[in-house]
Amino acid sequence: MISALRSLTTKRTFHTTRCVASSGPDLRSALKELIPARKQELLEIKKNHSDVKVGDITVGSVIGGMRGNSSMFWQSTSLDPEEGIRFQGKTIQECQALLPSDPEEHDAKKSFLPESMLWLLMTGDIPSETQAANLTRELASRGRTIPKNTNKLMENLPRDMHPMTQLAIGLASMNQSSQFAKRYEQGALSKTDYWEYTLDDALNLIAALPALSGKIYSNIVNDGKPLGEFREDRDWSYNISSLLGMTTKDSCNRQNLSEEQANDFVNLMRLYTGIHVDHEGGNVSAHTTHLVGSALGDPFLSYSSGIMGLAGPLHGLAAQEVVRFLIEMNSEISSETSTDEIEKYLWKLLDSKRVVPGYGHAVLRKPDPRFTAMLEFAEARPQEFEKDKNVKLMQILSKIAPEVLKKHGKTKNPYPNVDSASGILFYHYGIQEMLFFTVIFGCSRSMGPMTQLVWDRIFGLPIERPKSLDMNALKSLCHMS
Ligand code: CMX
Repeated sequence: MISALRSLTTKRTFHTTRCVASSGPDLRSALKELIPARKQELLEIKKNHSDVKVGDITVGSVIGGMRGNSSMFWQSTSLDPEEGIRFQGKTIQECQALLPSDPEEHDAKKSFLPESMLWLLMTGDIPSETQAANLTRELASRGRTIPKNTNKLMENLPRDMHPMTQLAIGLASMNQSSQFAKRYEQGALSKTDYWEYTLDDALNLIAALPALSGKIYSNIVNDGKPLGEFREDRDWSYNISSLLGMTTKDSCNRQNLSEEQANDFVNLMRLYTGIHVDHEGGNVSAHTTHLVGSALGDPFLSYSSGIMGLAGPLHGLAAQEVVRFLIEMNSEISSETSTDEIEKYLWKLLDSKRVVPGYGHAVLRKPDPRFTAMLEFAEARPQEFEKDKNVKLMQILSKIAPEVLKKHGKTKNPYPNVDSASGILFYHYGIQEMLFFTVIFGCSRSMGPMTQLVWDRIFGLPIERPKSLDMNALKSLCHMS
């Protein structure tokens, strides 16, 4: 397998439609090439355009979760209300066409490597195959072992502790190994070097996630005993999958998957973790990581905080709510194709003042292209999914629920978001511990906020400190006595 990995660096030329701008073979040297020009750009904006007005902040925005208030700088992704997420300006479809996948993978339906996406986020460039392979290898080498104390701590956590609590604890505990925190404490760090140690920590954090998530899953389902082996010669998503016991080689193959199913599962993992990396800066997990990091918290403490934000049911936890919702609905309707019964079920839910999980979005106003990508994964494998009642219901619901929500008239976006489809696909292959889904989300989401934290330190962005208004200030602005 080592030779197979070595071939990652040499085989095939990757087809790209643009030149690769940064030629450094590894992420650090690629970043070093890019930093001077990017810093100069921001410096120029700061020096010459700091008083350019971005927009007006209304009272509605102040008491309405800061909606429509453009007040964050976020480097690598932006969310268009109509088109959805763009990664360094590229749509999901473009990323699917351009980003390198595992050259050893011959399945026509293969997904790109999340490691390629990480390179794109960090540098703004499509990596060459060699660059993607080098990053894949670097993460695998960094992730082979997690710090001893973290390991011990994870082994001793109560088996029934919420998986997201376990993940937040595991990540926070890794701050003991933070290069950034250590150097800062020693007073040995100059501001211009902050980013290098932050990058080290960020890569160690991302690299540790297969082992951490595997540990958490084994705590839940296998009394803490390992379900698979970490392979230094395999990619990040493969290692997540094998440590969850979901590959035919290198794991206990808990669900007795066929070769094809296991391969599909790894590709599902690559797809899911490749497109959940970031959703611009204002969402709870990204914003929290950035905010905590702005006080110069190290990447482990910063992202542990982001993970706690991701654990909210209106954010990352929605995936688990959707699965519960689909299973419950299926148990109450006579058939997953019964349109009338589905509509009635939805109205009952809305009339009881509950939300339809997996629908709506704070920014998006069209179906989430991440949802479309997950749906296409299922549609490309009709034989695998044709008998799955829950997947069928998910597909049918995506046509019925928007119409019901439009009639209901409250939701600004009646369309499915990504959580509508993701959990139920993992459930299909046998990851059925619903509380665990958000841990997989947390593995993926590390990549965007960690990229931003590195660039925050490159740019030397200040501590975040918005002004708040009390009730008297609001009343006075509104000319109320
Ligand atoms: N079902 C029923 N009502 C909904 C709804 C839904 N799926 N989505 C929004 N609404 C309601 C809101 O509760 C709100 O009602 P009130 O005025 O009574 O408070 C009204 O519609 C307006 O809300 P909105 O402006 O459209 O949506 P918000 O920006 O306030 O909230 C979100 C966005 C995602 C929290 C909301 O749509 C929701 O709760 N969806 C269900 C949970 C979910 O799927 N979350 C995953 C989000 C994906 C992600 O994190 O990226």
